[in-house]
Amino acid sequence: MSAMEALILQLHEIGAVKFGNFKLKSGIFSPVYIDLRLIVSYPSLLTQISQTLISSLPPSATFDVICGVPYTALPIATVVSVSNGIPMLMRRKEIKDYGTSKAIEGIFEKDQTCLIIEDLVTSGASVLETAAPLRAVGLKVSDAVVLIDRQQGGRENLAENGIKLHSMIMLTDMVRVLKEKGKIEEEVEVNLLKFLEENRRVSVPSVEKPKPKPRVLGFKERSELSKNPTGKKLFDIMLKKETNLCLAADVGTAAELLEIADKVGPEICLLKTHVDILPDFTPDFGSKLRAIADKHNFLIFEDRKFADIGNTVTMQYEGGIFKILEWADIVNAHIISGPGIVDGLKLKGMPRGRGLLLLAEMSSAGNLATGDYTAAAVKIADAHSDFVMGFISVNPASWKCGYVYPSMIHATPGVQMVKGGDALGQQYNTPHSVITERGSDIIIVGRGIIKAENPAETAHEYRVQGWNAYLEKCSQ
Ligand code: 5BU
Repeated sequence: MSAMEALILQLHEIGAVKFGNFKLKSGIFSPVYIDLRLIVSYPSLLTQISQTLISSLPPSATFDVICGVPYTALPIATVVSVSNGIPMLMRRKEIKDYGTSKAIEGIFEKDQTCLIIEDLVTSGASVLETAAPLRAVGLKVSDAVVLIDRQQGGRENLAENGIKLHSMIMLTDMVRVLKEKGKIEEEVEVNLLKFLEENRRVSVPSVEKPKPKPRVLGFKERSELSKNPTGKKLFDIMLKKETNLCLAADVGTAAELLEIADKVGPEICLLKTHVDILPDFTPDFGSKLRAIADKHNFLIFEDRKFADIGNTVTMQYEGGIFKILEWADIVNAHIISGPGIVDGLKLKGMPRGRGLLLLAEMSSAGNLATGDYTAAAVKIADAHSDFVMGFISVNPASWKCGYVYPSMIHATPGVQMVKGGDALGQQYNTPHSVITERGSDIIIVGRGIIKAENPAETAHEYRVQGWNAYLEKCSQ
C-alpha cells in the first residue's frame, strides 16, 4: 500500500471524511464532508501529513518561509516547520488594536518567498485571503500546498492570482482508493463523481480582485510638495526621527511641562501645549521650551484654537502675556469666523515662517465640525496653502473633498492604545486605525502618555505603533 493510500484510509478511519448528504457553507448539498480539524488529536497522523506535504512538492516550488492558512492548517504548518527546520509565519485573521497590530507575525525579509499551507481547498478563497497580507508586506507568494483538493475550481482560481496549487490528495483519488479498499459502495463513488461534474468551479465571491489604489506618497515626497516652511520641516523631522507622534503636554505646571518635554523629546516630532493652563508661566517659558525642542529636534504646537476676527487674532497671536508667535512653530484656528482669521494670523506668522493648522474636525462627541464645515476648512486651506500647513482632523480618509492634498499634514487628537473615551466627551481611536484606516499622519496623544507610569517608555510604544502604521500605509 502506498503512503498516500495509507493516509486516505486513516483519514477515513478517524472520521475526517464522511459520506452522506451535507449542506455546505455555500448552500449547496455535497455527498462528502471533510473535517480536518480532527487531526490535532492524532499526533502521528499529523506528523505523517506534514512530512508527505513537503516531499510531494516539485523541485520548482522553492521557498524561504511557510505560512499556514488559519486555523486548521496552523498545526500542519507548525509541524512542517519544526520537522523540516523551515521558519514559519503566522497570519492574523483579526488585526488587533493594541500591541504591534501586525497582520503577519514572525520574522522575514522583503522579497523572500512564502509557501502557503492549507488543509482543504474548494474555491481557493482562504488561500487568497492569506496571500493578500503576505504580499502586502513584501513577500512573494507563488505556491500553495494543500492536503485535500476538492477539485472545485481552487486550482484555477489560484492560478489566476499567480499561485500554483500543489495537492497531496485529489478528492477523486480519495474516493477511488476508499472504493477499492471496500470502505464505500460503488453508488457513493458514482454520486460523488456526478457531484464534482456538476460543481466543477466554485467562484470566489468573497475575494475581489484588489482595485488599484492611488499610491500613498511618503513624507519625503510630501515635504517637497509642501508650500509652508514649517510644514516642510515637520515632514523632514518625522522622516529623520522616524516618528509621527505628537505629545499633548497637558500637565499641571510649566516646570512639569519642561521636564516631560526633555524626557519624551527623543520620541516625538511635535509637542503640543495649552500655555494658558500653566499657573507658573513666566516670560522665559518660550525660550526654555525652544531650547529643549532644538535639543531633541521637535516642533512646538500651541493648541490655541484661535476663533476671532482677523484683526483680533493678530493681537492674540503676537501679544498679551504669552507672546505665542515668539516660540510656537505652529498654531491652530477654527474657521467659524471665516477666512479673515487666516489672513490675520498669516500677517504675523508668514514673515516668521510659521505654520497654521485649521480645525477641520474635532475628536469630541457631538462636535459640529463635520460635513460642509469640514469642506469649508479644506477650501480655505487650499486658498492659503503657503501658510496653512494642514488640519486637525479625525477621519480625513472619509472626506469627499480635500483628502487629495498630499502637501497638507493631518494631525489627529483623541488617540489611545484602546478605543474608548473619557467622561467629558473625548473619543479615542487607536494609533493603527488613525493612521491606516482614518488616513491621518500624526497621532496626538495626551493622557495616554502623561498619565502613564513611565511616560518616556509609553511614548516610545506610541511612536513605534504610529510609525509602523505609517510604513504599513506606504507599503499598500
Ligand atoms: P488626551 O489626553 O489624549 O485626550 O488629550 C487630547 C489633547 O488634544 C488635548 O490637549 C485636547 O485639548 C486636544 N484636542 C482634542 O482632544 N480634540 C480636538 O478635537 C482638538 C484638540 Br482640536
